[in-house]
Amino acid sequence: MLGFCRAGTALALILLDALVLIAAAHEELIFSDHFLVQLHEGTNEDAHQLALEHGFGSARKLPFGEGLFHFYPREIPKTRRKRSLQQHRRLAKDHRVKNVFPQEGFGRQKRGYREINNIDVNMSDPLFTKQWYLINTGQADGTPGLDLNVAEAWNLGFTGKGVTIAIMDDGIDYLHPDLASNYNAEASFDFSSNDPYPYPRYTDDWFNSINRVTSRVLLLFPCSQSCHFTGIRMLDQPFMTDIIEASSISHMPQVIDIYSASWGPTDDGKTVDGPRELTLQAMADGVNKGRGGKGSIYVWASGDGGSYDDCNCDGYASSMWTISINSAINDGRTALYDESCSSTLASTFSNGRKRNPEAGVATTDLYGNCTLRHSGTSAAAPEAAGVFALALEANPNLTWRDLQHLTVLTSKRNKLHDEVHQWRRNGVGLEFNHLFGYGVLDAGGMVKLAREWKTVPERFHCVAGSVQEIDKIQSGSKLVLSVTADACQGKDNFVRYLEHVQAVITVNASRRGDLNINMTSPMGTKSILLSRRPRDDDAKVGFDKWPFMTTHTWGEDPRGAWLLEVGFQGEAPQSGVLKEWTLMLHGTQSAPYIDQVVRDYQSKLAMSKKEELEEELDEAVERSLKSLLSKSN
Ligand SMILES: *[C@@H]1O[C@H](CO)[C@@H](O)[C@H](O)[C@H]1NC(C)=O
Ligand SMILES: *[C@@H]1O[C@H](CO)[C@@H](O)[C@H](O)[C@H]1NC(C)=O
Ligand SMILES: *[C@@H]1O[C@H](CO)[C@@H](O)[C@H](O)[C@H]1NC(C)=O
Ligand SMILES: *[C@@H]1O[C@H](CO)[C@@H](O)[C@H](O)[C@H]1NC(C)=O
Ligand SMILES: *[C@@H]1O[C@H](CO)[C@@H](O)[C@H](O)[C@H]1NC(C)=O
Ligand SMILES: [Ca+2]
Ligand SMILES: [Ca+2]
Repeated sequence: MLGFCRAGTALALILLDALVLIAAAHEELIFSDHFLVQLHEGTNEDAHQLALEHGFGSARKLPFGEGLFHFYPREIPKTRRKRSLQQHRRLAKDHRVKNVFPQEGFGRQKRGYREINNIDVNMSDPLFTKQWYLINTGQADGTPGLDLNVAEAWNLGFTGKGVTIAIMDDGIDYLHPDLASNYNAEASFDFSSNDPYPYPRYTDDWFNSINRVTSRVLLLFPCSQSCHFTGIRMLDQPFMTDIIEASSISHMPQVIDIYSASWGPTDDGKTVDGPRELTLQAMADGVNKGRGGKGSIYVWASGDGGSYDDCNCDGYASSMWTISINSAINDGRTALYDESCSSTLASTFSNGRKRNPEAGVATTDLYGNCTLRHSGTSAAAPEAAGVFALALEANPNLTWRDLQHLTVLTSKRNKLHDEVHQWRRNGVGLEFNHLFGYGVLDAGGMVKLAREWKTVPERFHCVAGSVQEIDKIQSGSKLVLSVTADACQGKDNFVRYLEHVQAVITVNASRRGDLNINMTSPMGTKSILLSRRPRDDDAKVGFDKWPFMTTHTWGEDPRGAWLLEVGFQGEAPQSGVLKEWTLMLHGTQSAPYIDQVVRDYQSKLAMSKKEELEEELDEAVERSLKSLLSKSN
């Protein structure tokens, strides 16, 4: 059990395939009255009795190890330090109890719902014309053609049949007439109040007001006619715990295919935080064992912190196991709340920033109404989940990595426009952007490629090099470090074709927010691992073995010199110390496909006029993929 013994295979696995070491900085500990309790032996009924004896509401069996239970309070949890301590002592003394771990409470913030022009829509009107992100004909002052190309996937007959999506949020209005028929009640749960009914709480307070609660499922999103939804309510309590997160993302992993999350550490531009131990373990189990071993698909909203935040400081969005999705607006610009970072894989759409109220994203609201106010990257993640459902229908054999490869290959620059960061090409010709990742999802392109897809080769992990020395950093002169990687060539774990790359970094600074870190691959691709965060004034904690992740070197050959550049931006002079940089490579030994297909496809796309080339290129991709596949057979 990972949480309790810090050595062993589970941890090794985590360290290699993932990892997200936890941010050092747990400022002030909040104790909850939730406990992780390990019993020597006992049935669910015994645990329930024990929980009652000790003044808890009940106990729920946890799938994370032998004899593990979640003891939760009777009422809506509060933070009560005193009582927690007493309960802890009493429980620990009970002879039936092997271990007690009080659950720390921490903040997790729902994303989305910024102020925009809200309008409610008459339910009798078809919302379809408002769903510009599915088919953008220029309605709502948008740019025609800038959409998810869902029509093409639908025309090919893919609507998400048989695929189940879980919405992890603060509730789902499963009684809504448009959702009821697709709702899978058996695979739904309410971890906020420990019951099977994840219905939203309707209150006036800030926590769950009508402006925030809007039921997350999109009424007409890419697969809503065919796929199944489950609701996992887990955000609606005053604080988050590791047990609630872990339970949510590991709920029914053989039934649920895709988990959609629009929440994370607070997007205040100064938080550095990520999943705790149980949640990491649950994610590792999800990708390794979920969906019959093909891996649970975790879709994550990349963040709402705008240019003040960096999603690489969010250990959920930047995890290799999640597909982190940013958002564009309907004319191709960035949304104002978009965060940028090198771990974002692709983008979908969210509300416009123009006055046109129809530039929002249509969705169901509470009590049978519809709304166009759905906004923020909260809309982006479910949209992506809907597109992935189409791909999983087209080829149910797809693994969690296949889906990431398909996303990289078929997402498009289209007419996306980032005022700050240039679109660039990596060493194998894949076009990417620091904010949009590989571009906007293309459902048609994705299902076409998915149909012919052959599972990518086995994944390997290589610790390619590590600098562990004290290096001073000063304003005005940046620190440049280099690691020459052989990528474990000659060993069993040689990584020749990259997927994710992690730079595990320990650094402190007189002002953490002024730090910026870039890493350049041997093929010359520069990833911005950390941008300036003007609101982050931490002067103590820094980053402690924090795994910065980049997807931008996807497909590259990692052998050669990697450069790390660390500097300060900002007015006041700062200083700091870098103590560690460890380069971790993840990818395959044999070519997944990438050499020919991508180079042909993407380099032609670069030349210009996408529309003219598109059809020809789609065919070219299919041709070269076919020839590749037949060669490798
Ligand atoms: C809603 O739309 C229907 C059909 O277009 C129309 O008959 C009805 O009057 C509308 N209701 C309102 C309140 O606008
Ligand atoms: C739903 O729409 C109706 C008709 O526009 C309105 O009267 C009602 O207040 C709305 N309910 C909510 C919860 O917004
Ligand atoms: C999925 O895998 C099975 C078993 O390997 C195979 O028979 C089937 O053709 C595959 N389906 C697709 C769409 O690749
Ligand atoms: C950073 O770490 C070094 C070495 O441990 C220490 O001497 C220094 O005071 C720290 N600086 C800050 C700003 O915390
Ligand atoms: C990192 O790259 C960005 C964007 O190119 C640049 O503005 C910044 O100065 C670079 N920082 C360092 C430390 O090299
Ligand atoms: Ca409930
Ligand atoms: Ca953030």
